[in-house]
This record gives sequence, structure tokens and C-alpha cells, in this order.
Amino acid sequence: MVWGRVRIAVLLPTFNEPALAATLASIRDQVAVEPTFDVTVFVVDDGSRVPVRRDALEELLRADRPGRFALVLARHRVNLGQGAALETARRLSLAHARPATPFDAYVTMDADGQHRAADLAALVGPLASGADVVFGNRFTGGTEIPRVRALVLRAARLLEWALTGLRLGDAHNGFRAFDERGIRAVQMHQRGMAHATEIRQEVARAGLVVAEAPVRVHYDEASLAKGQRSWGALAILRDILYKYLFAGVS
Ligand SMILES: Nc1nc2c(ncn2[C@@H]2O[C@H](COP(=O)(O)OP(=O)(O)OP(=O)(O)O)[C@@H](O)[C@H]2O)c(=O)[nH]1
Ligand SMILES: [Mg+2]
Repeated sequence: MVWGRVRIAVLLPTFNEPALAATLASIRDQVAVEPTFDVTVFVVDDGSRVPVRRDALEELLRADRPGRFALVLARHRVNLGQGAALETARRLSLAHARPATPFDAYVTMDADGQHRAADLAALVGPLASGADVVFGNRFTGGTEIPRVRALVLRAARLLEWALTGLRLGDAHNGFRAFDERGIRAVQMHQRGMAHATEIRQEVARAGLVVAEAPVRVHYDEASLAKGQRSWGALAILRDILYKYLFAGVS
């Protein structure tokens, strides 16, 4: 980390997301109150019905915009899945990093307003003390988790522990931070939601130094209505087992 400046790449996949502009504005406003932050957001529009328009975003974000906030926008012509969108953002951000100005942190974040920009400092902090990857933990972040969702997440934690040997306090939380070694180790092949388990498998395989940070995930009618159904976990399980059984890699 260059003295006094933390260069952060935020990897933000978006698909038909009404909350995108508000999420970007929340990151901009957080940068305004964090003088050390220098943030570039890599927005990957994953084939949204109405393509995300850069000029519209720039216009929306023009006001109160600190110089330390930049946007890069890419688009998938067709919807490929959150995992594919994150992989595109990962490659884009690595291609953007310059030897002279490397990113100190690569943060994966959802665009639907469920993750708080106010948690960025807590999420990237442990990277400065040697962690390669920091997983957001909604169970220690004061989140009010819907009951059924909490049950599914506890089961997912156990499954991921069995698959990876990593015993962590949350699962499938899209809010994570990586240093350069960490982000280079987590290439995603799973295009759908199973990418979240695949990331943990890659982290375990690479022997990365893992930490967790408390984050508050925001649940409201809109995000629950738009987000994943609890039985969606079965599709994720199918994708993981398929790769495990037929691709011969764990
Ligand atoms: N559902 C979905 N989201 C996508 C896709 N591609 C990108 N995304 C983005 O991925 C992020 C997470 O999607 P969500 O549907 O909220 O998934 P989730 O957060 O795991 O599920 P919930 O906790 O129910 O919200 C959002 O920013 C979406 O806009 C896709 O193909 N499907
Ligand atoms: Mg969501």
C-alpha cells in the first residue's frame, strides 16, 4: 500500500438492476469521506434488458464526485450469469492495474444495494495485515437475516467446509476483498451462482491467507423479490456436484 493511499478496484456485476445508480452513488459518497481511498469501479452489465449507459451513469454521478472515483463499464451482449460477469470484471481490473499504480485491493460487490459501501474499510483492512482474501460475514455484521435464508446459509457453510476444509462464518456472501495474489488465484469457471463456492475451492487449493470481516447485508422486499430463491441452493449444489463428479476437479 502506497503511503496514505489505498487503491481499490470494485468488481460490480449487474443484471436488470434498478439499484445500480444508487449503489454507485453510495460508493462515490464513501470515497468522499475516506481520504485515503482511490476507487475504480468495474461495472459489468451482464446482458441487461436495458443496456447500462455510461453517459447516463456519468451524469448521475457528476455531482460531488471526488477525483479519486472512476468508472469502467463493460457489457455482455447476452446474460451469462453472475460468475461470468465477475470473471470479466476480474480480468478487466487486472488488465487495468499498472506496475506503477497496482491496486491494493480487489473487492467483489453486488449492485442491488444489499452491500454497504460503509463496510469497505472493514473489508479491505485485514489485507494490510497479511490476508490474501477477506470474506464478508453477515452473521457477525448485525444483519437481520430472514429465517429460512439463515437456515440455508448455515447448511451451505457446512457443505463448503466439507468441500474446502475452510470453516467460515458465512457462505455465498458476494462481498469479498482480495489482494493481487488472491485475485490472481480465483479464476471463475462457474458462470452461475456456484461461482461463490468455486472461489472458496480456489482459495483453499492456493493455500491463501484467509480472514473474515463483519458486514451488514441489507434485505428488503425489493432485493428479496429480485434475488435468489432459497431453493436456488439446489441448482448451485447441482452445478458444484456436476463439476466435482464429471470434471474430475474438486
Ligand atoms: N440473479 C442474477 N444476478 C446477476 C446476474 N448477472 C449479474 N448479476 C448481479 O449479481 C448480483 C447478485 O445477484 P442477486 O440476484 O442479488 O443474488 P444474491 O445476492 O446472491 O441473492 P439475494 O441474497 O437473494 O439477493 C447483483 O448485483 C446482480 O445484478 C445473473 O445472471 N443473475
Ligand atoms: Mg442480492
